[in-house]
Amino acid sequence: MSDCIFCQIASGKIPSKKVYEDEYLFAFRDINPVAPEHVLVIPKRHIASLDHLEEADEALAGKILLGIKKVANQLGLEESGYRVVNNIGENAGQAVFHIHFHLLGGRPFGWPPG
Ligand code: DGP
Repeated sequence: MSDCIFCQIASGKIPSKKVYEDEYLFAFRDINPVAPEHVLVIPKRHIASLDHLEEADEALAGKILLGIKKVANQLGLEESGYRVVNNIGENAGQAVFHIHFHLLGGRPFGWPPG
């Protein structure tokens, strides 16, 4: 989608601090980090939110999960642990409507989340 900021980041039209890229995924540092490590993992293809995933996206959904793990390992977070957050819609505070998974690490996280 040409007016989607994350589509433009994934295609390189808007610069970002890239952490990982493959045929299907792009990962980059959040512009407003809330943890020492705060990376957004997105599919290159535009999907508005998790709620817009379809049965046909099953393989991509798996690639996203495995990609998150790959990025976490790349950042050396597997031993200390990390948190993955996906905001969906208004109550969750989703601000960018291109599905993205926050990969957070480098400090302890509380539960329940705010
Ligand atoms: P969410 O509330 O889950 O929709 O979070 C959106 C995140 O996207 C938020 O933490 C800030 C980040 N973000 C928004 N615009 C940009 C941008 O242009 N570049 C980068 N790197 N991150 C962005």
